[in-house]
Amino acid sequence: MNRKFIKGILHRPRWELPQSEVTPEAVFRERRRITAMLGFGSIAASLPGYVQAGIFDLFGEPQALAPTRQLNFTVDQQYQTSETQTPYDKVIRHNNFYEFGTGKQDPFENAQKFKVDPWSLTIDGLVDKPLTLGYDDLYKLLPLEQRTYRLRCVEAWSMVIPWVGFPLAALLKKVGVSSKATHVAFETLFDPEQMPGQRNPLMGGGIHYPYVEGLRLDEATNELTFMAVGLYDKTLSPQSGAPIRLVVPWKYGFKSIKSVVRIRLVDKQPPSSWNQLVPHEYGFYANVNPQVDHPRWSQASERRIAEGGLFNAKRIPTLPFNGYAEQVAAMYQGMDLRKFF
Ligand SMILES: Nc1nc2c(c(=O)[nH]1)N[C@H]1C(S)=C(S)[C@@H](COP(=O)(O)O)O[C@H]1N2
Ligand SMILES: [Mo]
Repeated sequence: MNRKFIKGILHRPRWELPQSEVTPEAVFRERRRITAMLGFGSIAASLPGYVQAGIFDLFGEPQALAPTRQLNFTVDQQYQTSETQTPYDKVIRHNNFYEFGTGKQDPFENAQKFKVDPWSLTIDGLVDKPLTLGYDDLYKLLPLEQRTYRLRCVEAWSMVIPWVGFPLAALLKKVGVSSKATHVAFETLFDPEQMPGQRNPLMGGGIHYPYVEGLRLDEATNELTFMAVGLYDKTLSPQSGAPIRLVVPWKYGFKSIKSVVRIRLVDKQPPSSWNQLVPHEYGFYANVNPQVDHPRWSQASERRIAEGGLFNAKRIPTLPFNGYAEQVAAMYQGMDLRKFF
């Protein structure tokens, strides 16, 4: 059914009531919290269930959130920050994941039924021992650690997110990288039945799916490059790239590919979805750089989404390599970063 395929224009038909009058406790509490925030809590909470559901249709609140589990991990003090973390609620409600729509809230609205178990992640190509991981392996193969990184989107907003996962370098060590490999190619799941943006070009933003990304081998094995399976203390929600996504904190967010099914060691520069779509605006390197503007806007500053809401998010200066120059700048010595943007 084509309910709501253009954001803000075609809404869910009014006559379509929720499947059930029974509201799961967590969802109910969440609704109460939001209505309270909006200042009509006591009124809304006293309304019949279907009227509440109607109110939440306005905000596209899903009927139930995808389940998440607690994770066990160590906290790596080396990779923490004194900056205010973006609250969990915002991290899971403001996303880019075009497979579920191009609006910032579309992934939250459309991804809750995304199935991540079973999952299959294959690491192959120029490796000694190709490896395929199932869902449980993602949490067991390597020790999990928490790292708090800044995430800077090319659209000039940013968040501070505590990720749980493991360094990509540790995973690559398991498979043994061949000396012929120069780059690493990544691929997101292709499943148009589950991902409306992959079957409806209007929703998918023109990207040619599956979404792909790539790194140079030295970038992939840099100490900062991380595979995340969780955020805060839980497994990833679908909208954040469950069950496993890449996090490359010194590059624009589009390099941090979500819901990865394949990691392939190769001997040439792999394609990158945003670079393929608009090559003069999005480069392969995509290193955060306040001195190289996007053709349509400045990259000198960013809106930091922390407490206080999207609309009064603070504008702060953007740092070279998103503040990680010490760990990564040496990899680009002698390169013209305007040419290789
Ligand atoms: N498969 C896939 N990965 C993706 C995207 C996407 O649309 N599809 N969007 C990217 C962009 S533009 C950004 S800014 C980050 C956003 O991550 P977040 O939603 O967890 O903040 O995911 C990146 N990874
Ligand atoms: Mo982005």
